[in-house]
Amino acid sequence: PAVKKAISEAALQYQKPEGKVFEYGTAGFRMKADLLNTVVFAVGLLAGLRSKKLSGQWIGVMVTASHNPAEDNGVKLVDPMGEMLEAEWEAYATKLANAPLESIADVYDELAKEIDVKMTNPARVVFARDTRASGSRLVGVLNAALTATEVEFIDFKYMTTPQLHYVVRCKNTLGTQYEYGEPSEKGYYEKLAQSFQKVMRGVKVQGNLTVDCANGVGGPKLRELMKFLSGIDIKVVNDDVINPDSLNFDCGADYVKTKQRAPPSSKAGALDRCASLDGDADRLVYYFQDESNVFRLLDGDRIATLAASFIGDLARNAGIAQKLKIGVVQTAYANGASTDYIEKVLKLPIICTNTGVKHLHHAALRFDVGVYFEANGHGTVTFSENAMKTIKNTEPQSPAQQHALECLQALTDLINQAVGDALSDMLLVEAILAHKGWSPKEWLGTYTDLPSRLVRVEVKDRSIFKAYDAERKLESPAGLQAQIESLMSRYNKGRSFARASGTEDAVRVYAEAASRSEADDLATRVANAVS
Ligand code: 16G
Ligand code: ZN
Repeated sequence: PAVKKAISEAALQYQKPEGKVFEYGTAGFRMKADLLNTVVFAVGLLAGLRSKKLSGQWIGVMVTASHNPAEDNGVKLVDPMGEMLEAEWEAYATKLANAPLESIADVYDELAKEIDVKMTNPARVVFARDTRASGSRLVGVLNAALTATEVEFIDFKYMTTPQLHYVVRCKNTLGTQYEYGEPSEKGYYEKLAQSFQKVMRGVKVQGNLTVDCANGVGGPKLRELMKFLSGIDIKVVNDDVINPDSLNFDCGADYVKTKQRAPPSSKAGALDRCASLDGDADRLVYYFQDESNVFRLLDGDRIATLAASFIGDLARNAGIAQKLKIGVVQTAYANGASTDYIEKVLKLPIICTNTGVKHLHHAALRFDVGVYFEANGHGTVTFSENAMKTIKNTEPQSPAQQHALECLQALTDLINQAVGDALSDMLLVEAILAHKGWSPKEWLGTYTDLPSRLVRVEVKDRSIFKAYDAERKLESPAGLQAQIESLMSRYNKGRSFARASGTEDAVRVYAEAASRSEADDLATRVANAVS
């Protein structure tokens, strides 16, 4: 009753935006920052419930809107092992976020009963935010919700999204056999730097790397990480977190991937290795300008193939390839040439899932070593318990085997297994290129991407577009799939699909084909069929 009263009183400081229906989507709640107060309040309440339900394990709350414009913000929950919130709870978040403020304490109570939460359990929450100006206000709201419900909490101030995921996992594994690291920002840097040094034993990074930080939280955090690193020369650009409007503006991983060009501010020369992070540093893409000054993108598909090939080689050199089932997880957006390369050259199994990190992550856990990346640069590698044990306990039969085993062991620490992490992925790519002695040009040369086109189509009602087969086909509206297939068949290597966006009110059409003009043509025709 005291808690209920405290919730009601705290809630009444805020005002619900009129007529707005909130939904916990693929990346939590995300919208214009001034609409978010009551949503964040609800998320604070739910975080406490989630922790109590899980007997007081630490739950994370991240305040960020990733690659969205500066005036947006968002909030999402992180589960105990650093994964995304369990799907069933997304509906609870939605319910609480839409509750009228006058009755939110009652809805909270009912929900606790419905989910069967033992209310005497302790509740523990850690939270952090990106550099958006609205973040401090929203963290204040979160604080109010946690205080009203008597939750123990730690404010980690500014962090990248993956750093918060890391801290959550560390907190919950502390003192167990699965201990993940020291639950602090410093612990994160030390873990990355030490494992990077181990992976780099005997090899050297060639030249330097320019990193565009999207003017987001990744900038200061990368600078911090660099204090712990040696043997790598990083030039940090677009790290202005003072001017609030510069965030994700004309820079960052999303800009580079969707515009297929370097940030206009880039001063990199031909063949210089460049990378871009997004606004909360969980996405990474590489690129360079070739000798003819043509922009060349190395996206998530490229990072996946690079990592899968390297780990596959290491497993063979370590003599444990037979014991580890290595696989790759992609979405329908993966370039067909990358899928071909994984199947025919790397000879690895592939799972295709729906868009959204949680789907890929989930599928990756079905392998001993699961390499998953979305084409947009979001991804990581997961290692099963069997893989961790095999790597740790195998007796090397030769110095070469020993070296490979040590390298694999260090990789399991370098890779942020909780979630896709641009800083960790960047060190992974740098290490692999150093081992292979490759410049980005050789990396690009492993296979040739099929030209592709992405079109956004405005429709009256996107909910009628129902996909199946990992979003590669449409079952509704009736007849559309047959139409798309007939169009596809007219083009050499033609492949196309349409799906309702999970983050915008639109349908996205993807098309690829053997030539640029064919890909464009196919995309246009499918878009016409959709609208
Ligand atoms: C979200 C997803 C991202 C996905 C994108 C697709 C997470 C953390 N983020 O941003 O992985 O690529 O949605 O957007 O899962 P769309 O549905 O609008 O195409
Ligand atoms: Zn992001």
